[in-house]
Amino acid sequence: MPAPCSIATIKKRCCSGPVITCLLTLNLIGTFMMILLLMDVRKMHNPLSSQDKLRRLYEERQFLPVFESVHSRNQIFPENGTDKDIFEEQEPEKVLDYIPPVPKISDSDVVPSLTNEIMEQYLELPDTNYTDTIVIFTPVRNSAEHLETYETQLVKLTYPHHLISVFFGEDNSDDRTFTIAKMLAKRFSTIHGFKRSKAFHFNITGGVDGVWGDIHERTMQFARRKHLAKSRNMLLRRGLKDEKWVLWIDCDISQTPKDLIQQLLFANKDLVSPCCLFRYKNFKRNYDKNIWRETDISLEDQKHMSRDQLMLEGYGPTSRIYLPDLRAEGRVVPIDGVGGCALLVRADCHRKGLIFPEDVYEHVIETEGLAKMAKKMGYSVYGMPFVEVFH
Ligand SMILES: Nc1nc2c(ncn2[C@@H]2O[C@H](COP(=O)(O)OP(=O)(O)OP(=O)(O)O)[C@@H](O)[C@H]2O)c(=O)[nH]1
Ligand SMILES: *[C@@H]1O[C@H](CO)[C@@H](O)[C@H](O)[C@H]1NC(C)=O
Ligand SMILES: *[C@@H]1O[C@H](CO)[C@@H](O)[C@H](O)[C@H]1NC(C)=O
Ligand SMILES: *[C@@H]1O[C@H](CO)[C@@H](O)[C@H](O)[C@H]1NC(C)=O
Ligand SMILES: [Mg+2]
Repeated sequence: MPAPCSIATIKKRCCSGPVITCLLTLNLIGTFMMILLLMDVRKMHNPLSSQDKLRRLYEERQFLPVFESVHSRNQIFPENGTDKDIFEEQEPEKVLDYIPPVPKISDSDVVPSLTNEIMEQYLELPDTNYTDTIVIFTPVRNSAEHLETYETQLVKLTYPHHLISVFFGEDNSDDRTFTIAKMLAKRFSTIHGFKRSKAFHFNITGGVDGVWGDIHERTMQFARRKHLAKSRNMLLRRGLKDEKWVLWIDCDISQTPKDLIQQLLFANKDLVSPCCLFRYKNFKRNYDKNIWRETDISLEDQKHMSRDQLMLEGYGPTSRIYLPDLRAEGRVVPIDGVGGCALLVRADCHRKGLIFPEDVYEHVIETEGLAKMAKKMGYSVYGMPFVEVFH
């Protein structure tokens, strides 16, 4: 059977003369112009993109949402060139005695506090003797400043320590991260009574260097997240033994509930994620925007994206619903995207091939890609909107 006539095969068979090269070049230019033309036509048929529709929705509702590309600054949308901090230091924290309804899409990153009565109702745990083993995986890079807090948070976990193992996966650090991680691993297994603990150093390249603002630049996200996925997958291959559960925790958490593991086990799902918030003045705000549920609008938007295009969160208004906005649905709610802040995965899912996609997978990558892949494999992906980990 003759080989299909791709440009490569034509080249191999007969492309030696300058005429053919010229024809091929013209052909390529033609194709390129055709693509441009098609893109333009699509715009004409689609005068209002989903983002424009959203923008209009916001204007009509006249609300004051907060969207940000830089976490420490607040930008009001629709943006008109002025930045204003809408959070007043003196303003008391809002405490609601009801659970706000689920919005159509998330339009604010402020997470109102709820009364203790409501919270306790959604955080109650059964009286159980725990026996499941669990391994905590934490990728680290230039994280020396975070590791002390990280240790404090892990040590105060009330889940039986002899059932917990902890592994670090470090690469590309130019501070003392690896040395400190090794020291911590020793302390975890000796002083703190954890089962196994070790710090791995991975000799890989491709990480993204720079200050916070630079590495969070939109165009850097593919490379940054790809490398993170690679680090996580290496950690998985090196660290996973016979544990029942894998708990992914980023090292930059500042505070976690001491019954975090019991809470996540309560869900009894294949993948389950708590909220990841941060405190700003007197407010709680959503930090990890990779934990979301798709909406009709976000799915529609994806239909118009090229295969290799990422739909990133945290770079402007979203068309998805973030986990903290799903509280009205109950204690354990279905979601479609997860982050790495804290994430419990049934270890068998990983054993059966679930990994962190290192390339664009249905318009997402890394942790969000993991969630999409899990769903494809038939696993359950859930969030616990009342369980709050702080970044
Ligand atoms: N091994 C490894 N770990 C990394 C690398 N970059 C980040 N990490 C770790 O991976 C986790 C998540 O990285 P972050 O830089 O916090 O990424 P993020 O949570 O998406 O972004 P932030 O908003 O800055 O928190 C943290 O525990 C980091 O220390 C890397 O290049 N290699
Ligand atoms: C931008 O917003 C500020 C503050 O709300 C307002 O005073 C100003 O008129 C706006 N400018 C434009 C060009 O819309
Ligand atoms: C847990 O174990 C303790 C001590 O062995 C026992 O007294 C208790 O009844 C057990 N609880 C449950 C819920 O199994
Ligand atoms: C790290 O990897 C590079 C490239 O694969 C290799 O040349 C080098 O020897 C490795 N270094 C160590 C310490 O293994
Ligand atoms: Mg982080």
